[in-house]
Amino acid sequence: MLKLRGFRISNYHNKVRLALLEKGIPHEEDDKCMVPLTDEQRAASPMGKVPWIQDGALKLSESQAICEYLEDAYPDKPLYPTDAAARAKVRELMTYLEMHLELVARRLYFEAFFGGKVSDETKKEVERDLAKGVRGLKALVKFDPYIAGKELSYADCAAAVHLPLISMSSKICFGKDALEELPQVKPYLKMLAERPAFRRVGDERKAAMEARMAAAAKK
Ligand SMILES: N[C@@H](CCC(=O)N[C@@H](CS)C(=O)NCC(=O)O)C(=O)O
Repeated sequence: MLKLRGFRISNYHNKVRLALLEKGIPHEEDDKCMVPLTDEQRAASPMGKVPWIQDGALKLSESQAICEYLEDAYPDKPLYPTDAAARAKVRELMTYLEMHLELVARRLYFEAFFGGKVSDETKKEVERDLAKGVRGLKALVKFDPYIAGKELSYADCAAAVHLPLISMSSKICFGKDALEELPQVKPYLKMLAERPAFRRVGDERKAAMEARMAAAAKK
């Protein structure tokens, strides 16, 4: 059976988990991985990041490569539209969400979520780049009712896990939500949370975060 390895406070782990649950792919989850990964784990995920999967002889890292594999190997319940142009638009949207927003906001996480300090220079760069990313995202999103249009897609699995972190980290570091120009985000996330898979992954992420914070407080 396919195995997903990682931990539940990871947005990229949860993106893949949402895809597995929405597609109804039987799998086992090992959510107890820790970074830094062991040498054996690095053989499967050479950048030392979560998540990765094992499926038979296949070991595969990088959440987007994993999603593409899931779609090819388990086509029964698709999470891409059938039309080539529409599929490309979903991929474009995911690239904006991750490359132009999540990876930019990620530079704030140390201060926003882990009690560290980020330099003013970094914050200035992040604020500028996030504004650019949001402008780009605004031009692509549909919310009709899903982020890429009428059908649930991988872009929703990505948006559901990344958008809350972008909002929270910008609010904490800048006193202003970088996504405030996208008022559709809140009702959209609420609508997604009504789906059993999204609710479950969201609840289990929260529980994992609380357990992580309780363990840190004991140290
Ligand atoms: N591009 C990767 C990003 C994965 C990623 O950044 N994972 C984080 C957790 S959210 C991680 O493993 N960080 C540990 C590290 O970089 O050492 C993907 O899409 O899977």
